[in-house]
Amino acid sequence: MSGGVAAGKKVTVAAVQFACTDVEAENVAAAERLIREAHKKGANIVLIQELFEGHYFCQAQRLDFFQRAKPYKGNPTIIRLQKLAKELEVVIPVSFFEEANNAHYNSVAIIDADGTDLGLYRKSHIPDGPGYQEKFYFNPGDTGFKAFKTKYATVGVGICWDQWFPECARAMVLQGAEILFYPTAIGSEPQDNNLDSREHWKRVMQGHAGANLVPLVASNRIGRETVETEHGKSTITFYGNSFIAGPTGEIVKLANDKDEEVLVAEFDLEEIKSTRHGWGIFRDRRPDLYKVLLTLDGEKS
Ligand code: PUT
Repeated sequence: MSGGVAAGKKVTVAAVQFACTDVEAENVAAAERLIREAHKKGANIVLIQELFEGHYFCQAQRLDFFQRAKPYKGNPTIIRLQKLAKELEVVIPVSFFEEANNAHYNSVAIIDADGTDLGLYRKSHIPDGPGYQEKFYFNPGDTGFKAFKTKYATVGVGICWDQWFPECARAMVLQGAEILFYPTAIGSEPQDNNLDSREHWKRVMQGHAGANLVPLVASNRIGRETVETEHGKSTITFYGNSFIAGPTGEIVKLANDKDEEVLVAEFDLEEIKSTRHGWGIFRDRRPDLYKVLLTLDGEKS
């Protein structure tokens, strides 16, 4: 490699984490307070955790929880955060439970720094299993993986379980995403007290950052939440550990598993782009050999 590395497109990203109550107004107020704090620390793009308006209701399969879903257009939380984005000139991906006629999605609206709503991404990979029974509520997202051009950077946003799939990260970066964001809700596993996925969770996403040579921001809630289910009570302790990784997968900022936190890191996207091009992974890809990725069972047709 020869020649200088370009520099000059500095962007500051933030991840916030907090414990949710089950009162929507309290959680939206907490999100606003932490976004303001992130802005004071210089953030241009602020990530809030997944489904932050309430407790993580997917611990239970309850019909009454469908009432928490709201249509995308006219959603009061999105409108409030659009006003905040405009006031502070920050970009805010807003995670919410979306009702679309008879369909329901785990969605995120990308709000640009002038308050414009740039569009929607609907979570593609929907988990199921003890404590995380999302298939009961959410249709698999139909938007496909996207990259959104914001004032400060082109961003890709995957939602929680999407973070375990390298295809999702790659698809977003292929479309021009310069930074990846993952709002999340993950913690203990009600069926197995000895299972703690936090290190695995971080390493997988660090891999996406390193494999695509882009910074990556993950926000996860903290707190112990007990939900009344159809079989009695279920409890998850969410492990926080929100983090910001740099373009070789290195963790540059990391929160703990108990405290409300605002993490901030600055990146030079021009410099990173230059390094990405120099390293050659997007030159040397072989999409002609990847058709097997379009199958479920590995059989080539
Ligand atoms: N948010 C989904 C996590 C699933 C962990 N088993």
